[in-house]
Amino acid sequence: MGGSEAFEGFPKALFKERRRRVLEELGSGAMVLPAAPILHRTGDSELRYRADSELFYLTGFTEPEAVLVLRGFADEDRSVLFVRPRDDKAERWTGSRVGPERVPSLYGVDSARMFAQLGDCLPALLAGADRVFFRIGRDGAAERGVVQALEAARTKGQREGTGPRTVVDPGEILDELRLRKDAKEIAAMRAAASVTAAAVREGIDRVGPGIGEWEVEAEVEAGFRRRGASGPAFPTIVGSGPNACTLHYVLNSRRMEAGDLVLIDAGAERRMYSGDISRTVPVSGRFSSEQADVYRVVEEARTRAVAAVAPGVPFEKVHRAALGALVEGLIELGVLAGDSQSLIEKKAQEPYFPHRTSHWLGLDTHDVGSYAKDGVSRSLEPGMVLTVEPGLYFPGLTPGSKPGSKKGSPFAGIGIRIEDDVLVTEGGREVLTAELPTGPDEISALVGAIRTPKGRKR
Ligand SMILES: [Mn+2]
Repeated sequence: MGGSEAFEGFPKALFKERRRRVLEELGSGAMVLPAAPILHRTGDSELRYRADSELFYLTGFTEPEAVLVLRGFADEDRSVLFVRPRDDKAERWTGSRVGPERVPSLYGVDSARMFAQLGDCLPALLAGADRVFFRIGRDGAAERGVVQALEAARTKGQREGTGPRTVVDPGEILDELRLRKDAKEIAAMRAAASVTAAAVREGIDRVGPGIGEWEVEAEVEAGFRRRGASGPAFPTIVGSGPNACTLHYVLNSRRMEAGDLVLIDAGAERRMYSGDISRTVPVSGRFSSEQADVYRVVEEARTRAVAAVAPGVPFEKVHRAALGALVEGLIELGVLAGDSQSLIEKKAQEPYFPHRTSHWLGLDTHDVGSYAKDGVSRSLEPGMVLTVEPGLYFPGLTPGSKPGSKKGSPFAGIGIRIEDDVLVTEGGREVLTAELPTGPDEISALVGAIRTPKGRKR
């Protein structure tokens, strides 16, 4: 971490500028942002700590037990960060702490205080605000302080005419800011996308008959870590055969069989930002004709949806582009019959395409920001990043039976999703994950493509 950087790749000045914008929007209000809680996997075994996205966005600070207080109404201490004290003994167990003494110079906030003093200080810090931006129900310590400030305002404020009377979700201000990525964020997202693409490529190389889904998962996640990512941004999905039709299948406990498809959906978290890629490949390196037919439909939907991404285009239009291609394809495949517009109106595709085409991507994998306002889809703007991930799923294959068997649909057991990460640019779009191909021939050529360390091709 450099002297002017609050976090790798993110200068202190950038966070200060973000806080300045928030303070401006706060006007006579205040904002209270607690750090994410320390979570346990079992008993007292802690999960690796992941900082809160909002607190990170405004500070670059990544330690637990911290609270940022922003005071738009105040002349001094407009930004106050509560942090844990230095503690040699504790630091020997859980690692170094910045400590309140160094926080103002390293993070550019006006002042820092001890986390343990939060309860005593918070009501006074909020006393001059007319409203508090705070998320209820997440952090007990901060919430007690906010509630005290509200109670004080109700009693004293009656005579003095001051104090907060309203609580507002911080997302009201922060979501819109986070939705439009700046140059540093775009750089981090390019890195996350690139790490994800390279690691999923290695995962696809591992695919083969008899190989466990877990081995592909291990390869993908090793690829993340080898490239400096902090790990998976969400549980890696490796779903082969019928598992490809379970949208959030994460057990990854089945051995792949020749003739199966395997759907990989994974994302690296690199410098706090998330990648998110899905690819579906034939386990033995060649699509069957039914698999190829379905694959071409999904790939056409992906192509059309990506092509629809441009500034000024309603978010919904990207979904519509994918939907049109999927429904036309389902008609051609003989799965649906009728005219595509009326089929879409009847949601006839839902048994095969139960999810949406896109979500925002950023610090959160399913990033913040509204998709519509008052029922009207929002327009895309340069700097927004969204996934494009159409899919088709034909569940209902009974264990042991094969896709294409006489029973039921010839497509039974096929599940295909193809997902890219797309940045909206001035001129249209940039596919951040383009280095991993999507075409059926290119992607199936990657199955088992890299020689194993022993020099033996599987
Ligand atoms: Mn996704």
